[in-house]
Amino acid sequence: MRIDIITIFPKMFEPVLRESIIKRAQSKGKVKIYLHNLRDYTLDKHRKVDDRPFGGGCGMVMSAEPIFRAVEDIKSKSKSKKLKAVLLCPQGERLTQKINKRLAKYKHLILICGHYEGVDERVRRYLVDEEISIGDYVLTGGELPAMVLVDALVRLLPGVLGDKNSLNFESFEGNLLEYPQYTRPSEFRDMRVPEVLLSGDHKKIEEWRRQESLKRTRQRRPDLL
Ligand code: 9D3
Repeated sequence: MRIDIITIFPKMFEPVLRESIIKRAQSKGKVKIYLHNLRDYTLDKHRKVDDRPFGGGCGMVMSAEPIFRAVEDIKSKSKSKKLKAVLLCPQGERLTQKINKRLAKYKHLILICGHYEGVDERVRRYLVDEEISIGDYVLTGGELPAMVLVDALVRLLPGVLGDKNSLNFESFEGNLLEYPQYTRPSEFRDMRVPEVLLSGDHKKIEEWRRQESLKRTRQRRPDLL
């Protein structure tokens, strides 16, 4: 998969992309991530990416021109037919694991990070294929949401996670929250690991885990049941 990210803060991404599984996926050639500074696509000498809203009001709106130029430049160089341009913005569809799985099938994604009070509507209407939000809280821009999306997508790409098992049984897909987990020692500061987990009785352990998962899901996320 190829991911192009259009942002006014490309440096925000570097430390995140340089670590952990995303880094490993890149060195294994499973994903190629390219950062583009939106200001490089401006035509004026001040490299302005925003302007005042028509009709008045406070705040600034991201201009259409640099975003169109950036996306068109990336598209014109793309060899991929399966390409999608995604705008990260508060009005987008809420990101879910279902959306991640669908987007993970694309060969080429262009992520556009929104900012300020919004983006010129013509970007949404005529340029972007999809709009995504990561949840109902207010951030300062689409950069962190783009990183969230990249992280969620990269781990779904074939060959990125070592063990296939860890992908199948997931909470938020299997519809149950995880059961309580423990590791050594079996007693830590007077706190004991539940006896059943030390019993060696795999049938009983499986049953206990399922009950605990159900209990926790009922308590914390009844919406999942
Ligand atoms: C004045 C109304 N605001 C909308 C709720 C304006 C506004 C706030 C924050 C416009 C842009 C932003 C910056 N946030 C994003 O670009 C963003 C975002 C978010 O704030 N929350 C969750 N997901 C996302 S994806 C992009």
